Amino acid sequence: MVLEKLGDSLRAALRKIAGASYVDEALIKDIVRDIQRALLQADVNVKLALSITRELQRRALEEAPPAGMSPREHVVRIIYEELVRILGTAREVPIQKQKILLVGLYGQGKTTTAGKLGKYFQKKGLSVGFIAADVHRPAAYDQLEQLADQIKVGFYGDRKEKDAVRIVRAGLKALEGTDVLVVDSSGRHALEPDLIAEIVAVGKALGADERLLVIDATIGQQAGPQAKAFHDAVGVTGVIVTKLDGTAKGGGALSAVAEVRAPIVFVGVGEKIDDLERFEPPRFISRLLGMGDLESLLEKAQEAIDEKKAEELTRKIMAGKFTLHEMYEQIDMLTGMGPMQRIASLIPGVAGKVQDGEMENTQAKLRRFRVIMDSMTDEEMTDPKSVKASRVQRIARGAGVAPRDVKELLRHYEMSRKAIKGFAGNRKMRRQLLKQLADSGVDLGELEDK
Ligand SMILES: Nc1nc2c(ncn2[C@@H]2O[C@H](COP(=O)(O)OP(=O)(O)O)[C@@H](O)[C@H]2O)c(=O)[nH]1
Ligand SMILES: [Mg+2]
Repeated sequence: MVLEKLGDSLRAALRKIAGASYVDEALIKDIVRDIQRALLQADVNVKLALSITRELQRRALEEAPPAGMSPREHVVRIIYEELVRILGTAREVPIQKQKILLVGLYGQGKTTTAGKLGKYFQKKGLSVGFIAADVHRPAAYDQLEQLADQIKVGFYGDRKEKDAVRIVRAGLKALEGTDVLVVDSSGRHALEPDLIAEIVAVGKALGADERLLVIDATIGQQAGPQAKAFHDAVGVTGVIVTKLDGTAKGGGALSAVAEVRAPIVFVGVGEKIDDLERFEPPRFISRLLGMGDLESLLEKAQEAIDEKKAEELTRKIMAGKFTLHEMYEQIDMLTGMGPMQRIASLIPGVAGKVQDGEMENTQAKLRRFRVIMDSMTDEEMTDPKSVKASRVQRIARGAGVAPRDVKELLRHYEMSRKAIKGFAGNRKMRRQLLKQLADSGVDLGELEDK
């Protein structure tokens, strides 16, 4: 397991939340302290750890949980979001034909990672070739050749050639037609000027699409300055952090690299050829927090947001405001999935006369309505009466439908509007609807009293 200790400590903090009878300031401060300690133990930079936990505490104390989410779930969600944030933005090395140059200092895991990348792209159905351009370490040639044999991919190298640029040029010819070329380059003990010059020259000769920096996680937060130096000198497109399996300092390495704005694209999690993982901050943190539940928790947050939208829409409609904007929103909810569909169908108007059997037809029709409305101007949406014949033509053309479809939409709107007007004026029906909505979990607050 990667970052075992950090994961353990974070999970212990989350368990405190689950076990508490209620969430109060004391609990939040306690949890924040735990998380801070866990981050520092994982070698996360002190300043960074402090700023994360300060933000975490501020949000947990100040932000009200969205409707439908308990204070407990809310705090967990904030912790998750803040942790994801320190890992930076995600980037994916595309699955396509390309030329990849691996760079980095001695012993960071370049050659091993070349093998892993080869396997990764091979599994995606692309042909792969390696070029051995590490002219400083003869052993690297054999190591890479063995990896090529192991997974049966192309290989080019020239033991006697000491000029990496020449090797790359010859390799390009020898491996012509290969989808993905992975070039292993020389390292140094430090980023010296001649290494920079070599990387730039090799990258140019290769026509590299990706310059991936390989960094060993065991150096902890020192990975930050190293990534920055490489990034400034040769412009890396991504970082691969290796040996995350064997260190307690991985949190420091990952956060420090993310801080210098070089996206982490893969992590190495073992010595074997399959021990490479795409790096996706949200998934990484979910796993670290041990939360299969997290996804459902986050879905719940989305539902809470949708529910809020449904409430606002209902409020507007009940107050007699019903333009095409409101109709659009309602259609959006109706054609969506899940519980909002049920609630939206209770709101009068659009779905008023939808019979069960007609639902599919109706869905198609509603989707067409939405496409048509996408071709309307804001003014037309707000004041549908302004849509006269010439505008109908224009809208139909824009939406790729017949003019009669646009007219059908306008008729439909007019019918819905009348239905709503009648509805809003009828106290009994109004009360009935409010009750139905309340039963569905929609909280309309003060509207009930009217
Ligand atoms: N545990 C572990 N070891 C790794 C990982 N990646 C590389 N190594 C080991 O690190 C050492 C140096 O790797 P190598 O590829 O030769 O580094 P290079 O000098 O940058 O080419 C080797 O012993 C590898 O087996 C990893 O993700 N996890
Ligand atoms: Mg090597």
